Amino acid sequence: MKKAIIIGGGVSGLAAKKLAEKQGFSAEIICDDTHSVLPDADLIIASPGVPPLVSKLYQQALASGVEFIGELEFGFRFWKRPVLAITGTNGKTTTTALLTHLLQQCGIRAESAGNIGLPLSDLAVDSDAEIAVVEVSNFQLELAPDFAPLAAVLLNIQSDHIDRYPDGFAGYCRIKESIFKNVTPGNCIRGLNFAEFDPHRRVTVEAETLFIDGKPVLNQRDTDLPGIPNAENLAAAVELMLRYDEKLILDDLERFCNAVKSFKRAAHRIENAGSGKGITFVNDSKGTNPAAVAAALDAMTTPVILMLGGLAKGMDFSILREKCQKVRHGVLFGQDRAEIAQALDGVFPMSDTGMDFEAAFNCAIRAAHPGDTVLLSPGCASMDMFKNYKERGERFRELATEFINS
Ligand code: UMA
Repeated sequence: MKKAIIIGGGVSGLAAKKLAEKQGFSAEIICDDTHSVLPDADLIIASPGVPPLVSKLYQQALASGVEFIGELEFGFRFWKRPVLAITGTNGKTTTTALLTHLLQQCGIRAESAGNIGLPLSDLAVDSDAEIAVVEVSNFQLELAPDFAPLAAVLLNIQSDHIDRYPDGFAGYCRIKESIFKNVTPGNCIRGLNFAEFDPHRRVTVEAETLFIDGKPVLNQRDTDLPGIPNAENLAAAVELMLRYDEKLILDDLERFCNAVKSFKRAAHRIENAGSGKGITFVNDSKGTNPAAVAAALDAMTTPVILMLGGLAKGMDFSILREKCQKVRHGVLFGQDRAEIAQALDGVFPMSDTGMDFEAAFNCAIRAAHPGDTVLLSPGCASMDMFKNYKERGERFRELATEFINS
């Protein structure tokens, strides 16, 4: 019996174990925090959170010739149906959820997988979906040599996860671009965010109108996809759907338009968290890098009290210097708040509220004038103070609700 060692016992590790056992491996989960010597194995499967460049076990596997792959690669090897893949710094989750919704509404058994939450290995175990729509993170791309989607989109590349690569942003870009390495050229799609002309592009958005092959199809204002970043997400989802089966769209435009109109964005992404006493609350806890903060600020129509901070992952916050005209006051919290304060020094008045999220929220309330929006768009990972971005967003919602009802 072949033996698989799986590094990491989170959702990816558990899914990989289930799949490995189904495929006849004996499988064991380990944590590389506690294992410094590679156990005897035929295959190593790493969870996305494991950084291969600094993993001792990865170096040992290389030296001894044992294959070392990521969970996405492992899942892909046993998923025998098509994959449409989405990567990019921002908008991946919205685009993945949107594309799955559009396909489902047009009669296809599509399922979302990957970074959005359900590992591809889980689908490979027992899903009857006809197609997987996979959100792919840069972590997952690092150890996915044979990952070959039918079509893939790279939405945008902005500063994020810089601390993971010795050559910083260049390394991050190289990994993101590798989504295309096994995709036929006509099915490699760059998001509208990229300035250069893409000869394969069939979808554009101009003045909030979606065009397919030059023909106007739909107005963005009739959808729950406001703003320029969502126009990019919509265009990308439609490009991928055209690559899968253009007839799904072109043979029944009415059904397609209804599908777009019935899509609702997920929680924690520029989500309205209520309003009361003249103040509106917007939860963008999923905004975990500076470009996401810029996108959230773009979507605001009132003066903003910006709650910002957490784990900065080596990212460059100075890109926000030009984007903060609407910010009346910044409330900084979390581990890397001093670094962020320095990058934005003099741009807006700010308060340092330490490691206390409730204090940060109360400070934002005090700084807000009637008509303002309190925006949680932290631009950072959450794990210094919360389990994940969802817990952070839920806490923000709770505090907003308490304030509104008080
Ligand atoms: N571990 C090690 N060594 C390490 C790091 C982690 O042994 O160096 C172990 C931990 O002890 C723990 C396990 O690995 O037992 C956790 O694995 P993991 O961090 O890979 O997390 P999973 O629960 O498997 O979730 C992963 C993704 N997490 C990360 O990429 C960090 C989830 O994306 C994804 O939804 C899930 O797989 C399903 O595919 C989350 C994420 O934060 C949302 N992604 C980043 C982002 O979006 O920016 C990339």
